[in-house]
Amino acid sequence: MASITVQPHLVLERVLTIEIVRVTERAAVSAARLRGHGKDKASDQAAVDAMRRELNNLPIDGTVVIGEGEMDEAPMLFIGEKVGNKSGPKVDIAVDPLEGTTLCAKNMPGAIATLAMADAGTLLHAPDCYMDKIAIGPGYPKGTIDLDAPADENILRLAKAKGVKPSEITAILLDRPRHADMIAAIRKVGAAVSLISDGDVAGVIHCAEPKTGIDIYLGIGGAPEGVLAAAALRCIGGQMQTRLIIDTEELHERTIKMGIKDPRKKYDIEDMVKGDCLFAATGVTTGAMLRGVMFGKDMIETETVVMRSVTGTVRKIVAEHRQLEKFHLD
Ligand code: VTB
Repeated sequence: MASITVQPHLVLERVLTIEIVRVTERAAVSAARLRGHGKDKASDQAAVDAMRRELNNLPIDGTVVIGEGEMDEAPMLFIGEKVGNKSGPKVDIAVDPLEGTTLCAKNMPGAIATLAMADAGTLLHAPDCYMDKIAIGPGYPKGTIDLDAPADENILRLAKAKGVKPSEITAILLDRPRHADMIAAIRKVGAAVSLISDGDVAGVIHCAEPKTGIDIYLGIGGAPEGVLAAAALRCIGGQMQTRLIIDTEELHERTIKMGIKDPRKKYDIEDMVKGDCLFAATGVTTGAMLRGVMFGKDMIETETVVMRSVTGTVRKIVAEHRQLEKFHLD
């Protein structure tokens, strides 16, 4: 009988795909207990505690490169924190234990618990600052969009590449005063604008999910969220360009210290996620991408999306959790 040779690191990586689902599930459940309580900080902390505890059970030698802040602020899951039980591969980890803390606090759609994992040294070590971003889904010729072109031009280029009128294009942006001119320019060429109050990791991913009706993400959001979104697009395809917004001397110094030689660099997905990666997100509140955590009488249900760039496989995992004591550790 022919034997099948499976490389050990690939087996490990496939196993990790399921393991990281447990991590985002636990974070999501912990945050979801505080949905609608108006407590941004408490729900974030609950997600962080759960995510950290679960990460430390994983067979990895991990370093948090996108986390809850920098070490001197002493949060948990700080940038540079080591996680995992050290029995596995050296990996970089990007986390946002509760992406959309305000969404969770107000019980509004679209809060998620999310993380990405990749070989050590392959994820962009971005500071916790703003980032200019543009993204579209898969299937378009390279160069269809350009971060440095005006928003209306990007809409026209995308409409042409999609073979539709600009009025059939929908752009998604964070609802912020800083985007007023961009929104006006997009509407002027006839395209629709979909505004979100928070949660731009999902906003970028929506461009690659036809069911959402979103074609393009534009505007300024958080840099950590940008790297997480890039990891997801690395798995499912699409184009994304970004640039850090370094607007103070202090931030400039911090960026250089973090190993970024050219803070003005325009990044493609491959610059932010240099190799293969895993991405997972579990819904905290129900949104366009995922259902939120459901608390039943003797069961908790979660919905998670997990992606693997090696194969481009995307799994949606609906889990029914019955060992509820595992979710009552805080
Ligand atoms: C986004 C969004 C986050 O921060 O990155 C945004 O995805 C950017 O910062 O959910 P501002 O809120 O300052 O515009 C969040 O909204 C989290 O605060």
